[in-house]
Amino acid sequence: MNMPDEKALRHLNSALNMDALWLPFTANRQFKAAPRLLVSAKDMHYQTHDGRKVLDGIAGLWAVNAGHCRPKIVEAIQKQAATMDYATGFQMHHPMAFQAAEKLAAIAPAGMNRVFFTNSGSEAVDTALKMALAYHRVRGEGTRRILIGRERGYHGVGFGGISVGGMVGNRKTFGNMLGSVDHLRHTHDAARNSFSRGQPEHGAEFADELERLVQLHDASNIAAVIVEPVAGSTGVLVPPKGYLQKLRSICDKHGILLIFDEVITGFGRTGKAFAAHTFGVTPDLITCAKALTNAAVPMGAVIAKQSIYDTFMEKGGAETNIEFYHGYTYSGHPLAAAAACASLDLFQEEQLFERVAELAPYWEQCAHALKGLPHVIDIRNIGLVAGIELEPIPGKPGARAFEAFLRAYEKNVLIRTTGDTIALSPSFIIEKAQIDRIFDTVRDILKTLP
Ligand code: PXG
Ligand code: PLP
Repeated sequence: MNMPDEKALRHLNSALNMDALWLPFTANRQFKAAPRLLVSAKDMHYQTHDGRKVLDGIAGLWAVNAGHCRPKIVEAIQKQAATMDYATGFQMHHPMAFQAAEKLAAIAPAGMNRVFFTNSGSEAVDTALKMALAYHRVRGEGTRRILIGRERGYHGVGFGGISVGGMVGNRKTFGNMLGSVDHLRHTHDAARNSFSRGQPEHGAEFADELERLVQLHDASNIAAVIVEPVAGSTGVLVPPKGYLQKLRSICDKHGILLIFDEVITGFGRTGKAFAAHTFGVTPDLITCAKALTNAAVPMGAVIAKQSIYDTFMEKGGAETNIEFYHGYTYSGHPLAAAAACASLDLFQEEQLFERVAELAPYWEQCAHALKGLPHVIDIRNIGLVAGIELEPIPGKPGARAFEAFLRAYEKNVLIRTTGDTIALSPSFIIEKAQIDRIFDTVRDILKTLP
């Protein structure tokens, strides 16, 4: 499976020494024995090292929302690189970062209009967690130190994100490094909600667990709750109707900050700018990354309510004091800021979030048409995301879906799998015929999988 043709492989091996690179989240030995290399990209497609054109069914990695190598973004980065490569953001700054922050604030939920830049989703998560702790402290409630995440949550790979995260593979080795954390149960309820279209009916009451944790720890010790509005990496778990509203009201009741990790759901994925809009729930902090620059330059951000920023300023003491002792060498990097400005403009010019909302019913219909095929035990969807969950091969979790990934790649369609769920999340410029091709490919593969 997945062997590039022998001639291409021989050529690749003679031209490229793969020894030095340690690949992220990859089975390195397996990969190096049969590499999959992408060498160029345009709009909906990648070109592979062995000369194949592959339809990208996952927008890079939930990230290239406007499609690959869009000229406006490319040109903005080129221009900025030639004008000013770098300027520190510490006690100095540059205009493009302010413009990017303004454009980002303009599409965020009302009242969320203060932006702190990072370089990735993981850094955005660490920043938001630190912001929550520091916020309570400057308000004189420094006992609020506990951070609450959720089972099956993914919040990147920093120590903070892993600690509040609920991915067993991450937690096994590093998960207990941050002391004061607790977790809500996940929201997946296969027995009641399988094959739900959009938001499942059952499970709003899972949010009541927060009330239980408040009873256990006391509200005066809890700083924040962090959840993905839709859990992406652990298999496309759409929140049950009413669940996020309930979380919001319990947080309000107890003075706990609510953080939405919108690294995947941000920038139109669910049919509106943020999932906060789609579900009608406004958190206190939003973390985002990925499509902020259409993935062209690494960048993440925390979007805070103005009231949180104002509190830091009001309680900041002398005007010469640094109000939030945190930042990255590359916070608001000029190339990233230029890419963000161009991407946010492009999303708007091409009405790409609206396009997601328009395509979503067709997407949903195509996804759910896979019901009844061999191995399919659940299908979940929202906006332009679908999760197709397969029955695992006994004793080999993830193996069946990974085989589907390899076979799809052989058929020139890039899909993503997590555990035994196939997760699809294309760029928003996708055409209906391309949606058909993705699902037809998955259908053919499901019929032949072991
Ligand atoms: N939060 C969420 C909700 C994410 O999805 C991160 C934080 C971390 O972002 P960075 O930029 O540090 O990777 C993510 C990232 C997958 C997959 O296969 C998803 C992510 C990363 C790697 C794999 O679904 N999301
Ligand atoms: N390690 C050392 C020795 C550093 O000097 C710095 C930043 O100056 C960092 C780590 C953090 O790097 P960054 O700001 O890119 O996150």
